[in-house]
Order: sequence, then structure tokens, then C-alpha cells
Amino acid sequence: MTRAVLSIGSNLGDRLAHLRTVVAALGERVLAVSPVYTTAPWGGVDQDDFLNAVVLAEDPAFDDYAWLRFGQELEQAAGRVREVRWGARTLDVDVIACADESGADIVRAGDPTLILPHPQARHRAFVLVPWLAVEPSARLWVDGAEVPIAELLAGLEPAERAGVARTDLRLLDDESVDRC
Ligand code: PH2
Ligand code: MG
Ligand code: MG
Repeated sequence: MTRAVLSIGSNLGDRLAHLRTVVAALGERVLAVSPVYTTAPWGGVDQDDFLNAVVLAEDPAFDDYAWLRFGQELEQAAGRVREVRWGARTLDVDVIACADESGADIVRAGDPTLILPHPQARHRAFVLVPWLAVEPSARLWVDGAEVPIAELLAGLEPAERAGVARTDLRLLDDESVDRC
């Protein structure tokens, strides 16, 4: 498994700096980086707005669990404390989807440590909007069928989409790299 769609978010501390640690750690493995969005908190916990982005990354040596561990190590390095479900965090790195060498999406159910694709992604404008910006043709497995994420996004409540606003913040310094 080589290619991953990572959703990254932060709503504590230097939010942009936390997101940038992910892109920096990925280095040459980065395929594309979405714009940065400011997003209303999802999940019913009263907390500050997040910054969110999506990164597409590739590493032939990584299977899906390696992407999970990679994200968890970065969360720990950002001083993340696991307390409230869906609550505030310095850094969250979620593996949204993962494709194998042939390009086929990994579907993993029934494993409490890693479910693929991410079961909540289809409901989250803060994932779908950045992902669509960087991969307009992307599809997500939903109930046994591959659905364009543009369709999933169109099916969300307008208020859900309205909570996601693009910023001019950038995760990559190098303007010459066409990675969005
Ligand atoms: N992450 C959560 C819970 N709620 N809301 C937004 N807007 N962005 C997030 O990244 C987020 C959230 C748990 O991981
Ligand atoms: Mg999350
Ligand atoms: Mg997470």
C-alpha cells in the first residue's frame, strides 16, 4: 500500500505550525497539499475553530498501519493529549483512505485501531472540501459503492459546508512547487 489521503487538523496552540510539521515530516512523499481552511468544530463539542487541510502522500514502504503510526507519532510530537472525543487538539492526523500498489482502495472493517476508509469522512465537510480541492475526481467507498466525493459533499447540509472557509495560509513555502 503506497498512497494515502491524510486529513490534518489543529485547534490548539500555533495551529498552522502544527499542520506544517506534517508536510515537513512527509518531505518527498508529498504528492499534493490542499489549501488551508478554517472550519467550525464538528461533533458537538464547544471548542475553537480548527484549521484543516488534506495531504496526498505516497511511500512504497508504507502499508496502511504505517501511515497510522506516522500520524500518531506526529500527534505525540505536537504534545497531543487524548481526552475528549472530538474535542480540542494540537494536531490530528487521520488516514482517510489508502490505496495499494495497484491503485485499489483498501477497505478495512472490524479493526478498532484502523477502519478504512475513515467512517466519518463522508459526513465531514472539513475533510471533503480540502480533498476535493486537491483531487477533484476522488471517490470514497460508501456502503459498498464508490461515490464521487463531490456528490457526498453536495449531499451535506448547507450549514455543514458553510462552516468551511478557505484561507490564504500555506503549508508549503516553496511557491514554485505546483502542489496547490
Ligand atoms: N476533528 C475532530 C472533531 N471535530 N472539527 C473540525 N472542524 N475539524 C477537525 O479536524 C475536527 C473537528 C476530531 O478529530
Ligand atoms: Mg479526527
Ligand atoms: Mg484522529
